[in-house]
Amino acid sequence: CKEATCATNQTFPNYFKFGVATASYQVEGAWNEDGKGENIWDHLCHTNPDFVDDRSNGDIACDSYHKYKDDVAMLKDLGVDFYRFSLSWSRLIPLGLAGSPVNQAGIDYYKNLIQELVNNNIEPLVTIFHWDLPETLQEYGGFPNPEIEEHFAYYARVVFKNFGDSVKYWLTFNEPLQTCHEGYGIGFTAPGYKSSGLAEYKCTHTLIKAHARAYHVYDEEFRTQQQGYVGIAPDTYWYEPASGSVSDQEAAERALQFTYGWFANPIFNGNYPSVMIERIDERSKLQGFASSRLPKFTDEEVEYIKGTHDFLAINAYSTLYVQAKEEEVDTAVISYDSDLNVDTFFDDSWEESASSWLRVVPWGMRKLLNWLSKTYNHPEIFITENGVSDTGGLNDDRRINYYREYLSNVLEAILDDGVNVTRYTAWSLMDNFEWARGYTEKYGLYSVNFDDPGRPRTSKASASYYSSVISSKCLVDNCE
Ligand code: GBH
Repeated sequence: CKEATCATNQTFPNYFKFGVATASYQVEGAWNEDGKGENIWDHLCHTNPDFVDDRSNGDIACDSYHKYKDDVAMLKDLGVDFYRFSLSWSRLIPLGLAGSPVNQAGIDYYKNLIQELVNNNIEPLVTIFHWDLPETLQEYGGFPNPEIEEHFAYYARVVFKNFGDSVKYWLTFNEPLQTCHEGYGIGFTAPGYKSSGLAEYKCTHTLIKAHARAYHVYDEEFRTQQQGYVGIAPDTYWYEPASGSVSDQEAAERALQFTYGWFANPIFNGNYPSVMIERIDERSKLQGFASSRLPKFTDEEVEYIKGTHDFLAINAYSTLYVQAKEEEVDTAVISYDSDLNVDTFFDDSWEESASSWLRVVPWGMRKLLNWLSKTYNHPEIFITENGVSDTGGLNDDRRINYYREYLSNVLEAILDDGVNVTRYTAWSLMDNFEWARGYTEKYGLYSVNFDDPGRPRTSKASASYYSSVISSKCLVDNCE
């Protein structure tokens, strides 16, 4: 599979980098070893096992805490340029609180992992927070409590200081939409709160400020010496208007602003999207609130938050059609969904995955990349997650097709549309603890035998496919 045999319209640029991702709670295990504190996922799984489909948990997961060298060997076999993984806050700072003790065993674990990556020429791309909030901070109210900003700033300083010599690429938060909407709005993820349209917006407000604080901490205390890059990884569907009507087009744009824009607009353009501010102000008034349910940033805060990015990151898996909805006459319902007020649906013809929320719609990726580029002034774009689930098996042809088709649309966005995408990250390196779905949905390029205490890993067909794409930078599939 030589470059010479690859048509130019199938070849990724030389500078383009390929990686794979995981997250701490989904792979590490060792939930209570060597001084690690409890986090909200430990707590939820242990106190309410029915929250998870198969009543499983991440107590052991892939056991990456003990098997990180095996993980790096797999990364080496794949030939990836970088590995995106996340840090467990409560492994590093068991209580999570600003000023509280740092757990040296946790520092050592990540130092060893990073060293192993560096020794193998694999660049670390580190997510500081991927959903596993220290339980103590949840006891204080979690993200809706503005104090989290202070605790997160302390945490960020600890990780920049300890790992910043080797780590040059940082993501503050993974999918803040899911933390706030699913975690505090509809209760699909830990801590499982249902306070849609209320605590949900407070969560976002704190989280965005915490992101900006971490960015400024890096700027003021570490950047000169460490010369790295900091961003955040919000997620969204591509929202395709269900028809050419103006109202459907507006509804689709509004859905993008209520998901990706909710986080990216303050950080790239300044303040929440105006469509969010206006709609939530108006509905709050009708509902008798003294002020908007969407908290307001002061002018200084708007300035402080604006520009806190060195690249744009996107987690994207799928597409939804969007249809405008009649404005509700009854405004009594308080929820994010009624603030947004659109209907969304899949096309029946779109291929399904093992996840009810994910259908295979490769062209949505190209449209989304174009929208991001236009809306946020042509930034450098990292795709920090993309992938598909099945129910298991090593001959995962459908996963290969998914990657080929999505990558082909990424390539068209780069070559034909001029979108500046420089990295692609497959989710995931290996099958892992899939949050409320437990171990029932598989996203890995490698399978893990969760019945075997040794947690052996086996490569799937998609691993060799991805590895040939990486080594050739080409999408031809007959490389053997
Ligand atoms: C990503 O979220 C996560 O970052 C990653 O940790 C996860 O493993 C990966 O996806 C695969 O799921 O309707 O109750 O099934 C993607 C965003 C999170 C949006 C789950 C849809 C549906 C929950 N998705 N959510 S449910």
